[in-house]
Amino acid sequence: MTTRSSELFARAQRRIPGGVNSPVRAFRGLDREPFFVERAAGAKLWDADGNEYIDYVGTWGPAILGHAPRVVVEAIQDAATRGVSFGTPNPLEVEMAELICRWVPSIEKVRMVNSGTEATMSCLRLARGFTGRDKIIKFEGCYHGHVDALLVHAGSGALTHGQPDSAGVPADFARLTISVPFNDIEAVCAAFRENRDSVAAIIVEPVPANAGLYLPRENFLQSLREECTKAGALLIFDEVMTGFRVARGGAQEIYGITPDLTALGKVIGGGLPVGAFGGRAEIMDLLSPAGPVYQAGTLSGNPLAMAAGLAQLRELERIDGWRMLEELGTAFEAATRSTLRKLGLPFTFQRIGSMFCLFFTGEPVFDLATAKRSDRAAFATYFRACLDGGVYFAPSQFEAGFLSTAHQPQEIERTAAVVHRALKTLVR
Ligand code: KE4
Repeated sequence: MTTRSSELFARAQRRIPGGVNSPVRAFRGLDREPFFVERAAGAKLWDADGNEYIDYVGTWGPAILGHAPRVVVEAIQDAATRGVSFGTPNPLEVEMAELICRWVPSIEKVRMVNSGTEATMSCLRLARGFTGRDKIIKFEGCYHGHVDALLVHAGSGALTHGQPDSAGVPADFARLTISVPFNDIEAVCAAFRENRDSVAAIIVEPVPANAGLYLPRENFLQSLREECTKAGALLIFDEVMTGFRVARGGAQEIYGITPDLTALGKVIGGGLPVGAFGGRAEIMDLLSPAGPVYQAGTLSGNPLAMAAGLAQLRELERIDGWRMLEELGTAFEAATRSTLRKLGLPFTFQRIGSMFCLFFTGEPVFDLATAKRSDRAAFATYFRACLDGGVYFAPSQFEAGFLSTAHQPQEIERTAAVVHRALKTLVR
């Protein structure tokens, strides 16, 4: 039986590369075609054939209050009645900037952009402008958007589809990017020694979640801070995913680290296209028109996106969403670990707050190399079985899962039953 999603996918592939506007949506390597979503509300998605799913992707992070939260929808509707884009400063941009600086003390000044990629790309240019240096240190498996300079040993879709070093990126660009294993401070020190006085910045996902999810070792982030300070390089935290999700002040609040620049995205747009980057005023003031580093955007600070983002962030604070997400995450982890124990499966489950990942390996996972030990065929079997049970997890082993404040305990219980049946198919 040809489903409407299949018909839509056939049409999409004729006019959109790979049939998708972002590679990870293509379900490649999963022996399943992507479904097309027509409606989403709360923790649920409904596809074009009316199938319902409990959603643990949350549009890759933005849907922290669940889909179409009333406060966000009403804020967008209300803002739209006053115009959808001005191309001039607007009051909501000022409110957003003040809120971000209040919640993230390391950010003294901030500029809005339209995606996480723009945020990290702008951080790189600003770091190079501020230090007068060209080289960048990143970590294998970390993904910072599709910036030429950062598509080196990249994670997420680049890793899923075997293009961690994308075609089309000139070797000269990649040569300025030094990639080292995450959690390996010796490799970082060696990179600084071998590139003395020429490293502009380290950019890092403080909690990498684009090769599955793994956590920084004790003092690793503090050591990055110290090594950057010693070397005169900037420390850039890419908190596009962790920002405002793992804590009100992001991962930097949890780990007590003060980066020089922070890239933000996802949650701050309430689902609309928003990114942001910010940091110390002395660095940010190098940005045009105040300074010589050029950066711009037609839709930056768009009033609808600002209204959606402000509504989402204020609601998150009003309901203390971070406490709710920790409680939900704890329950979800307990159910998953109980199932793994009952079935005698040694798989590795890792979580921080409402972000999680189940690796199909019994080994500890703390960097890209250990993440790649995961059995991707087993993951694909598990993914399909969960989908058939009405539970939608991220369509790649090299992604993270997300809970929202809209997930109810009964949905967590129903998910646990589906996960149990799916994992049971893997018991040999
Ligand atoms: P965007 O340009 O996709 O808005 O953000 C890029 C980005 C930057 N930094 C981090 C830490 C990110 O996780 C991302 C994007 N995340 C992926 C999911 N792993 C987006 C999903 C997709 O590519 O469709």
